[in-house]
Amino acid sequence: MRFDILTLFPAMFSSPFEASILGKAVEKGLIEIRIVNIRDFTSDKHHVVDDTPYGGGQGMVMKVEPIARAIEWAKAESPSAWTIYLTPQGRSFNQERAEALSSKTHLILLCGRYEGVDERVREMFVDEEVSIGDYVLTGGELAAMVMVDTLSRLLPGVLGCDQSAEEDSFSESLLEYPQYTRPIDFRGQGVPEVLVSGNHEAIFQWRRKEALRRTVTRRPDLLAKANLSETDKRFIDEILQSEGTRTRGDGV
Ligand code: 4FV
Repeated sequence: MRFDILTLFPAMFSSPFEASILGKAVEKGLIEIRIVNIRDFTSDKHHVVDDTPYGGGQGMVMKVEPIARAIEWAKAESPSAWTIYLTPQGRSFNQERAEALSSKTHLILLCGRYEGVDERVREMFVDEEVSIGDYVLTGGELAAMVMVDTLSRLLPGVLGCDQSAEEDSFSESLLEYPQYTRPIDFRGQGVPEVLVSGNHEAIFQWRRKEALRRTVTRRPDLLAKANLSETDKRFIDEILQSEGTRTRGDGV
């Protein structure tokens, strides 16, 4: 999968993509990341990339021409590349959207700065607008990194065999169960007996219950999208009874 990241601050991307899993994925050729400096596509001697907003107002707006040339350069080899603009006005990024986008072969990620880009960039070049959350960053760069990380770990061969994206939080629209590892006792705090029992069915049942408990108490909104068995539903009722709240949120 190829990621072209269009930015005014290419240096921000040096370390995140060198270290750890993403760095290895690049080495193994599983992903290709091109950092494209939008300023390289200016045509004036001062390399101007932003200007004051028509109609007045605070801040600066990123100019359309350098961005247009940069996108056309990135799309030169693959016109079917999918162009995403990272912006708080975009659709909320989540695991479901990540799984869908991970089937793309070439993504162009446009990082905004200042008050954002000239509207004609959206109208003429952007296929999709994505927000990583309802807060305002200084730039779209960190959002682009989040997308590259989230999508890359879904690609075959990126996660080592000891890791699996299958059991991720949200992949089943449930939060993950608690995890424990050595030591068996830490300052008097032990580990749930069942986890060291060797009884895999009991361990599976415990983990399912804990994932449901965590989801019910922390993210009941996710339950609507989860495929719950009758056992799950009975267990959720038990939790809600014990929590002394009304029955499940999914109206069943
Ligand atoms: C953002 C977000 C974000 C807004 C103004 C860049 C900044 C500046 N991008 N999800 N939240 N972008 O805050 O994606 O142009």
